[in-house]
Amino acid sequence: MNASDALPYALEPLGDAEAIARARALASRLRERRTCRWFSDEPVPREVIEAAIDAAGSAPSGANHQPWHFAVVSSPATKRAIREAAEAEERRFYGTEGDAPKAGEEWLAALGPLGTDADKPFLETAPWLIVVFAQRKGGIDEDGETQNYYVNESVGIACGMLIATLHEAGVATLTHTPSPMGFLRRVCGRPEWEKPVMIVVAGRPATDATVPAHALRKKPLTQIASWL
Ligand code: IYR
Repeated sequence: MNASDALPYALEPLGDAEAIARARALASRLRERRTCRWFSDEPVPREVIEAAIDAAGSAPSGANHQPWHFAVVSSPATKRAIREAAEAEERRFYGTEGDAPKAGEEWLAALGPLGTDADKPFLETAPWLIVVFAQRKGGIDEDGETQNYYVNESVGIACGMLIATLHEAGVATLTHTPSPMGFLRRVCGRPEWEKPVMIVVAGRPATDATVPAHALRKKPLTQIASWL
């Protein structure tokens, strides 16, 4: 049953060959995306970031409550504050503070092939840090009270669309998750009902950027899909 204020919806019919070609073309573009950990300080136009957030904001969400906020950081002072707080947490995580690492042995071993450590220079080098917040409450009017639904799922999809749009614009990204990341609420001045989810670091790759070989190991279609 349609809602009484329903509007018509249609999609341009493509024909099978065109549909397959377009799906393949986008899939192979997305296959070129890599998580980048080495950024240049080359500027990226604000309009690119705005368009990507516009795309993210069109994601499907629980009851269309759009339970996300994107705090976009470019000021050197705020980037530095984020780097300092994130590295302090990461030093505890990796155990470079003289204490036992907060991450267990198994987790540290899993990160081995990525070569990550507690140093996060990209938080100052990259031109943009997009700090993504999930709104546990607020509804479409952001009243801070109305219940939101499927918040993690909704924000996850929005982040995917954000990253895909940035990639299409030739902008490299890193989904960075300092742990814990409560400090981001304070630094970005967000309300207590919002939960920081990730920092999407965005910029051009450094000229000598590399990715770990491990990142190229993607599960094949035969493994990730079953057809019933
Ligand atoms: N937050 C840490 C650790 C880390 C955890 C996972 I799971 C990764 O895929 C990558 C890193 C860091 O940023 O180094």
